[in-house]
Amino acid sequence: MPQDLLFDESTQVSENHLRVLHTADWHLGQRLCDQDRIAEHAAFLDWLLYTVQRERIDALIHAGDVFDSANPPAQALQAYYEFLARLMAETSCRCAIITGGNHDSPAVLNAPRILLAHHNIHVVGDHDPKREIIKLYDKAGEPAAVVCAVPFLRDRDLRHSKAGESGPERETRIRESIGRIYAEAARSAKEKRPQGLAIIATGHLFAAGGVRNDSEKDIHVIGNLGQVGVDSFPEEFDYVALGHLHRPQKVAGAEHVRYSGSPIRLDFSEHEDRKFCLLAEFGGGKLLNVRELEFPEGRRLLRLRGETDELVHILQNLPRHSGKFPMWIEVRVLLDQAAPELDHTMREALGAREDARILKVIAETRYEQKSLDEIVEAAEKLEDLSEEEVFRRRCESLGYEQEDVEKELMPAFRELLAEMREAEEEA
Ligand SMILES: [Mn+2]
Repeated sequence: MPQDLLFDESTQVSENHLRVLHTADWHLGQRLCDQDRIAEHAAFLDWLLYTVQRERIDALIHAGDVFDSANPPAQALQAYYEFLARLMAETSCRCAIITGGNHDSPAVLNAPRILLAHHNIHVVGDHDPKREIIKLYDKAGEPAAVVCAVPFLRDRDLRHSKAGESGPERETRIRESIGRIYAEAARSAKEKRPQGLAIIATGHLFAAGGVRNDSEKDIHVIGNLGQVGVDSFPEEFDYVALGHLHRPQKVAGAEHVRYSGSPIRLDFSEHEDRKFCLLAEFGGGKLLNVRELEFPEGRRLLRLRGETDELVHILQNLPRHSGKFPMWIEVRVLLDQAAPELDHTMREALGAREDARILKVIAETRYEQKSLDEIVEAAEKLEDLSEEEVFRRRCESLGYEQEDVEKELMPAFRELLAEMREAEEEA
């Protein structure tokens, strides 16, 4: 990309329209099978700067999960700050709104909040109604929209649980609490807006009707948030910019309630997904249209599943891949019996190639395995078993060596268990 970005003269933009770029789920600092994604994220951020300029974007909204972890590596932080600096200095964008996701540490996002505010970058790391209402201006400098920048809502933001609450009661309480937070946000937005401004909201949650990928499963462990419906969002919202689901999608078919999806394929479950940012255009206080801006340069992920012979044949004859990044492959082998040399067999079939690489070989065994239900059934009651015992028996049924379980898996399991307990106590 050229250092000096130029306006694309073919993009005709009305002075009193507001062009908002909606993105989410960058997961900077993420690794897949221990491979870093730094170069891919750099390619995306370059493309994004170029796109913001080409499309004459006025404001950028990030709907959460800027970083993959609460302690992002220094390279990820650097990529983030360099992007923000260039966004404000080199493009048409005059305002950025960054909201926290379930992967983000509110403290990490909020730390430079005051500094970034001087550059018209608004950071909302955690739920704080006082900071969540932000005004956006059109190219002529006139107010054009009000944003309710609601981040990922943590347990402490929601109504407290009652003792002895059942599963469904809990779901209802969470849904109602979320609905109330959005209703309050809509109310303050209306109070603050002069006549005829569009209202935009953000959210990092799982809205009903969405389709999940593997890499989003952790929300129930970390955040304990259930699903909300489209009706949780007040009808005053002209657009709801969502994050959390990595596949771009409208929620229950609503044109104005959308997930932008993640810009790079974070996990093999996303191997077939196309990757986008969204451009929402507003005029006269209304949403005019939403366009998908595809990021075309992301790494291709390939998931193969089949019998051993079949997979060997496919890998031996895999066509050359000409993308910017070598293709990464996950191989899932269906097995009727244990096959010790599987990894080697698959890698040998592919051979040494610059354009493609096997990252993961998974054996899907069809021989007898006990399900969790069968394990529990064998015990008198689930309550009679400790979490560790359930885990141990499950590992056993999957054919893991006892020594590996105790040495490798159990310590990790205990750690996760401790984290979950801590999170529950915090709530
Ligand atoms: Mn995410």
